[in-house]
Amino acid sequence: MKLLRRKEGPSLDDRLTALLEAARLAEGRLPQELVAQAREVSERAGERRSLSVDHTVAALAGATGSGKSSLFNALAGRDLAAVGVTRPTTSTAQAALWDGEGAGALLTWLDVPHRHEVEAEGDLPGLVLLDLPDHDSIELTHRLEVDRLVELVDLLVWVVDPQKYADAALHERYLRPLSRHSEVMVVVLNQIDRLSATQAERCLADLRRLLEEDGLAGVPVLGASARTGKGLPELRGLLEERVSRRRSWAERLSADVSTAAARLSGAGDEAVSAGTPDGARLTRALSEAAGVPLVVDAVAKAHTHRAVAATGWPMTRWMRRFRPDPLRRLGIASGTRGEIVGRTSVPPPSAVQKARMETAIRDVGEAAARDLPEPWAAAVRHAARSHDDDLAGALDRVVATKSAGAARRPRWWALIGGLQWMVFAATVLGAVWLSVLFVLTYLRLPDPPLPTVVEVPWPTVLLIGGAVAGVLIALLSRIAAWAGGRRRARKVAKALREGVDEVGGRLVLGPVSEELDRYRSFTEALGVARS
Ligand SMILES: Nc1nc2c(ncn2[C@@H]2O[C@H](COP(=O)(O)OP(=O)(O)OP(=O)(O)O)[C@@H](O)[C@H]2O)c(=O)[nH]1
Ligand SMILES: [Mg+2]
Repeated sequence: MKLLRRKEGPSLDDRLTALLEAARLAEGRLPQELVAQAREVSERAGERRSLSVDHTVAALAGATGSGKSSLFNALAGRDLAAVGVTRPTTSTAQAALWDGEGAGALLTWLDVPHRHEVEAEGDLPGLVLLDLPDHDSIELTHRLEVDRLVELVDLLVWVVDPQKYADAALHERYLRPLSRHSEVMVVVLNQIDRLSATQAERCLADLRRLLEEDGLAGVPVLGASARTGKGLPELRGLLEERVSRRRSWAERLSADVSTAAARLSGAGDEAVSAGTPDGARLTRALSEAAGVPLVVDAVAKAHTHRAVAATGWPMTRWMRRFRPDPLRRLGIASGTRGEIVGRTSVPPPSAVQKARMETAIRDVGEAAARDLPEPWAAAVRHAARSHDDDLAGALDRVVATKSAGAARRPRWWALIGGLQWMVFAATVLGAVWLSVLFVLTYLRLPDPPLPTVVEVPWPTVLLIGGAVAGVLIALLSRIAAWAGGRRRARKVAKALREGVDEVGGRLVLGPVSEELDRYRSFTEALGVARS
């Protein structure tokens, strides 16, 4: 049985699920009204399917005086509805039931309390025919009743007359928005007895042309007269066919799903290839704004600074203490990894850096949104900026944690520092020794024995050797410290780049690709719903 399934493609069930999914994904992106409409369709479909699918609800709709009630009576075979001369006549919908057993819940759902059982010979078993008020009424309640039921019924029979068949109210408010419902629609040109045969032909042709313009080319158009009975067998035949197929309810829901999906998709419904955001440029701009070059420079300088303070010649090394430490000045002084919690005092980005960062972020959004239709493009652009407020803090944390290790002191500093002291002590010893010898000579006292190294007296060796060694060690240490500082700066630069890259990915690129994924899922769901 292919009753509930189309020949191919997804089932009505799958399409309804897809429509609901598309509505969920469109939440907050597309106008709330469209999202709500899609949800209503899905809800209505669920309700209609839970009610009798053996009955087909057909409604006679049209302008006042077109002859809806007259046709209703003619089809029912007796005068159930009042046909009046004062307009409008019908104010609430009423139903005629052909074998209405089991249709009670359906009519309760339709909220049509006025019902008649038709004891026909069983030519239309399962038909629930509704006579509606006029859609173009001066009475608001009539219009509301029509609008409500036009949404719910399985089959729409539009009754028009030769005077008003071209009314804009009918075509613009009802037929055009229902252009996907041609399979569940019939148009009857009533009162054809008022026209000559050629006039009727011309009128029908014009009506067909208008329907074509409405996008309803395939809709059956019948000429009929409730008064003479002309065309009624054809109308009855058409209803019989639809009622016996018991498919109209599903076709109606299917058309509803297509319409809601088309409205959701709006102008841009093609699958879109999104542009690739320039991540490298973003990282560069964020790095600059976070003061990374400044920090990297400070890491190198601080390393040399501290090395000199630790390994320099003791005579001059204390002077270093009075010079500010470049890293401490940036508030990155801690020696252990990851213990910094507060903000660093890296200077905030300059106006130029800030502008560059903002441009880079905006460009990420623009690039990703380039081929997207508008409400979605705006959502993607917004996603790129969604974490603007957290960005500065996150970048600062990267600077604080990733550069914390840069303050660690290499072990050789302490060794060389100790050595420097020993060399210094030797120098001092030499100096004191020589001074003692000088005083003894001055006082003309006998010289104590003087050990020598290859004829050079020891105190001289100690004094001069110590001084030269001290300066030499200081010089070599400085070169080593400079190289070490550069190495450390490179390492920190890499760690910072990775950290900034991660922050950019998490706070800028991540939300953008999430939004793009959402759009992709949305178009996929719509594709299923529309098929
Ligand atoms: N000549 C002619 N008159 C008709 C025909 N059908 C209906 N009428 C007349 O047109 C007038 C309006 O008919 P109704 O059936 O009350 O029209 P309606 O569409 O139900 O109108 P409302 O209930 O006001 O929306 C009545 O006077 C009918 O007698 C027809 O086929 N030919
Ligand atoms: Mg009426």
